[in-house]
Amino acid sequence: MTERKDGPDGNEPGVALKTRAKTQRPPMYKVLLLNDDYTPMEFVVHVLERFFGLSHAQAFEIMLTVHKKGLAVVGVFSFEIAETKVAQVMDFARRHQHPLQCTLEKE
Ligand code: TYC
Repeated sequence: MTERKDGPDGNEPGVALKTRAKTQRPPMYKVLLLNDDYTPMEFVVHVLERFFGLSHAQAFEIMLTVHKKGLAVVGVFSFEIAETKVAQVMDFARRHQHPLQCTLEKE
C-alpha cells in the first residue's frame, strides 16, 4: 500500500484547502447630539431634517429625547461621513449663534 505522509503543515499533500481572507468591516461612528438650555427646539428639529434627512416626526422625536435625556444618537456612519455631519451641524449652529453641540463616538 502506498502511504502518503502529511506535509509539514499537517495537511495531506495534494489537498487544496481554501483560505478565506478575513474581511475587516470598517469601524462605525455614532453621531451624538447634546442638550443645552438655549438652542431653540425648532432649530434642532430643522438641523435634524436638513443634515440627517429625517422626517419632521423623526426629527421632533430625537430632539425631545435629547431635551429630556441630555443626548441621543442621531445616526451611525463611516468616520468620513460622521465627521462631515458633525462639522456641518457645528458650523450651522455657530453661524446662527446657538450653542448646540454635536460630536462623534466610535461604536
Ligand atoms: N433644551 C433646549 C430647549 O429647551 C432644546 C434642545 C433640544 C437643545 C435638543 C439642544 O440638542 C438639543 N430650548
